[in-house]
Amino acid sequence: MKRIKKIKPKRVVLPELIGSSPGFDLRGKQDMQREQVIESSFLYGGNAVFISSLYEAYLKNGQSVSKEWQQYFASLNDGTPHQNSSFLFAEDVVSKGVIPIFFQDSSLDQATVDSVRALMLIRSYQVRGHLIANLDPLGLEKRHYYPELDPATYGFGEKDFGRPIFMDGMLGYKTATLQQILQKLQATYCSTVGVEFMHIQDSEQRIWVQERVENRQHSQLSRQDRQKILQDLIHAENFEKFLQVKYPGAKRFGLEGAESLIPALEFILAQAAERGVKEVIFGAAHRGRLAILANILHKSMRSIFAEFHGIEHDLEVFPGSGDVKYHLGASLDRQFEGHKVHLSLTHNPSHLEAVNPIVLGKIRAKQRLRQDHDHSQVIGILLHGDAAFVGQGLVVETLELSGLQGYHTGGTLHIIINNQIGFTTNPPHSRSSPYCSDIAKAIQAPIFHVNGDDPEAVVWVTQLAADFRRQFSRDAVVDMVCYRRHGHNEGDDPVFTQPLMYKTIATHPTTKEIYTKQLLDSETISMGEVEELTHNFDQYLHAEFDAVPNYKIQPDWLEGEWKDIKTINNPLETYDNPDLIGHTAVDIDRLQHIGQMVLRVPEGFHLHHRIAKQFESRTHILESDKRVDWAMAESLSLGSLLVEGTAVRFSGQDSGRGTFSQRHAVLVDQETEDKYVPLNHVQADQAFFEVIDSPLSEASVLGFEYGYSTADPKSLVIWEAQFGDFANGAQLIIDEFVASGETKWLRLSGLVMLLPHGYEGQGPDHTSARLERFLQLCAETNLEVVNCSTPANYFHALRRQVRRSIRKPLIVMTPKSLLRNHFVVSTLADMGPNTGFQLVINDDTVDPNQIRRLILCSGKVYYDLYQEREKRQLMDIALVRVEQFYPFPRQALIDALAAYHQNAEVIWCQEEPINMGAWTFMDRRLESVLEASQLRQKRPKCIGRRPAAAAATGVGGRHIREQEQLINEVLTIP
Ligand SMILES: Cc1ncc(C[n+]2csc(CCOP(=O)(O)OP(=O)(O)O)c2C)c(N)n1
Repeated sequence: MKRIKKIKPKRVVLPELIGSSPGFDLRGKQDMQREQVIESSFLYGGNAVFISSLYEAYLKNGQSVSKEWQQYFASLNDGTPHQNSSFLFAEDVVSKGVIPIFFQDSSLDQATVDSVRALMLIRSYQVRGHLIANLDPLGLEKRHYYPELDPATYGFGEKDFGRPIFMDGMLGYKTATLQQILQKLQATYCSTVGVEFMHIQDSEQRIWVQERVENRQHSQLSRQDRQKILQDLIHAENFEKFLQVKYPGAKRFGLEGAESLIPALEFILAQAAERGVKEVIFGAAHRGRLAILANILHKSMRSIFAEFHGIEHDLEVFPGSGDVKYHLGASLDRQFEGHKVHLSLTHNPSHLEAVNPIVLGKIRAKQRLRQDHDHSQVIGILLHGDAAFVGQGLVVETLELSGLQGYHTGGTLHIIINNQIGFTTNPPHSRSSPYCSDIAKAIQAPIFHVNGDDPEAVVWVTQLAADFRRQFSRDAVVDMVCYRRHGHNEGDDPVFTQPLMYKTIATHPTTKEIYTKQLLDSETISMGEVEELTHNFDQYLHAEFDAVPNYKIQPDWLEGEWKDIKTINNPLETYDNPDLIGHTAVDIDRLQHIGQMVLRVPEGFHLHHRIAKQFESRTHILESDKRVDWAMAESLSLGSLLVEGTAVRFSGQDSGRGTFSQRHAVLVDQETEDKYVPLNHVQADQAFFEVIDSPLSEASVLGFEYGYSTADPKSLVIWEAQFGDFANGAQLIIDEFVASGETKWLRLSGLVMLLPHGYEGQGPDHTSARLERFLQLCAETNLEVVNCSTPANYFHALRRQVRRSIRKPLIVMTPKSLLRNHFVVSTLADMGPNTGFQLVINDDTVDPNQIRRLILCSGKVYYDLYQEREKRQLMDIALVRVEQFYPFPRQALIDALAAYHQNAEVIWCQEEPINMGAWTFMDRRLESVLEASQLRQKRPKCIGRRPAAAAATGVGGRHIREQEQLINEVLTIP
């Protein structure tokens, strides 16, 4: 039996921290590889801090550094440690306002001093050159003086400009004058591109970026490339203008001011296609979305125009709510020089950045379906606004997924359309950091700032960022600094709030105009060719526009993996529909086999003694009593799916072990920390089980799993909240995607959300999964909400998700204390042949004719009532469990109540305060059940906790009192 090998952390060698290999003889390194020189030469700017600390150590104790260093430091003066001398990093130099004594040390020859000073200057430009780069097309950015970028700071004067300095290959020079060095630095680090990469810890990645930036080849763009860039700009600008003329004032969140995005995307897609990428998944906000749909995805112009005309889709085919045009996605195939690439833009709500984790989840699923193990076939591109990127916490939560084993997609390319404004808010009010992209430094992503009015630079850095992603499987960010030509939307006047900015914009030529002039001046294109490109596109726009009256909007129907899946969204649907019920029973022998396998560990595995005991007890009750507890039922449910060929992906905080130490889906060898996942060892040809301890984020992880489930209907995808109430951190994902994705966009999902719920004295939090909120979201058969009271019903609920022809998100209130309650067991027979999910569990322990009080309840409170009723030996109270709230099991309840005495009093009992829980949802529905029944009482009553602002009390004694009162009230017939 194979075990999962523990991955030992790799020891990383950081050359800059190896004091014993200073390699400080600059002139002795000519024959070394350039990388080695950069890495090992102590003069490499990155070593300045290190040298400084080494020197401090040397000053304290000369023997504490290696011999070579001792010799070197001694050579700086008269041979004894020089108390006043110090190697200072350029920024320290500036802040302390001193030129290092080192530079003035007369014992050093001029050439060495020059080299060191030049290298410190270079280092400063590498780190901070972007601060004076020409990034703002409007030129409104205030210019600051940065002393660390001034050669004078390093002791260079005018007289030094022409003197040759030994460079040993830095910036591509062997020797260069200060003037040449400065020119190169400014062209490299302060042009229309500013690069931030020195924060990256990994030296290979850092050097990779540095080399490419320092060796930028402008000439790589051919005449044809440049013409293509212009053509894309014409398409981008003229498309928006056409919409403005035809639909003046209609909201479209135009791309104007950021048109360079279109050639940038075109070039990376062409490059990706050539390199074997099969699928690109985009996530984008409102800004420029239509331009992307039209010019990048090649969604037909006539369909976009039809949406502007307000033409409805065929409600017979898709009766959903639909969504506004700038939220819609699309998915189409495109050919790039004979390479087919599937492009899709993910539907998203107005909530900025919410789509990010969904895109990543989709990518992960598609990579798995394609067996794209090296993440080279399916890639993701996320487009952001500057204010949203820095403002929405979900961005950081999603960025943090990028390097995690369970969520890795090989890196995402981020492009920020940085129009320097968020609606009416200026950057100083939207962020505390200098750049809107700064948060991406947390994941060590390189950041390429670029002036949007230089389309060639935008194309170049976007390709570079895409290359970085491909090379290192990591995220990269392009911050395209541009502007917004009009108001926030087309009906909005920006002059109220940004009069000066918009004065500048009014006279600022468009990117297309600037680039056209550039190409005409350089004779890369003729005026005739420009006119032809413009004319052809305009003709095409007009022809598409004329075709609108005959155009029928087709919903984006279920295709690919979804081909065999049906939709059900008829609110009147009754629950006897086989498409909803599915086939969930499993043979007893198979269950027994799965049970044995999940309770076994390989020989020699050192299982923790308490888990061993738990497994022994489970084995015993499985084999002798043929019974299972909750966790075991879950294992059997998942195990049965796995052996039937359905993969299972399960993620949540501490889900491997289970928050309540109940699951133990990942076992840890107590001596080696090797991991063993029993569910992956049920049988040889089973499907893959993945259980992932997620990062401590709800929104990004739930979003990711939802996204995954929308791309892979054949796997069971489960997200688990640590406690149900924490799901409110993902409310946005629940409202905008889980609950309404189907009706807005026809995007189905079979995602399961497990939400621990129950009143057990743990306080206002850790108690309620806010059932009421999920129930309020229920309509048009959009969700299924259950609160199962038996392990067997939970078993069937999970299997039902993927053993029927529809897909619906399933919300499960899951137990906590019930996990260890010995009443909460099911038999194998409850999961065996001829069984299925029970919508309602009737009380078969009572004589229905004797019943004076009929209690309807759900979940844990049933057991509290049951145990107390048994204790009091009450024969006239029946306990009927509602196992599924939605779709509401009306007929099942009518059937369940049919046998009871007509005078029975009907009460809905819940643990929650009556302003929470299921009461408001059940109230009128139960009334309708009672009206259809033989019972005299036609209005149900409710017994629950009194209305409350917090979900539960935090005072232990009060909880016990409240719970006793509740049970007492329910079981006391006046
Ligand atoms: C989560 C969220 N909060 C508020 C809004 C309202 N809103 C729409 S666009 C916008 C400004 C976004 O600015 P930015 O991210 O810079 O993108 P831009 O519109 O400038 O392209 C705001 C506040 C929203 N859509 N989503």
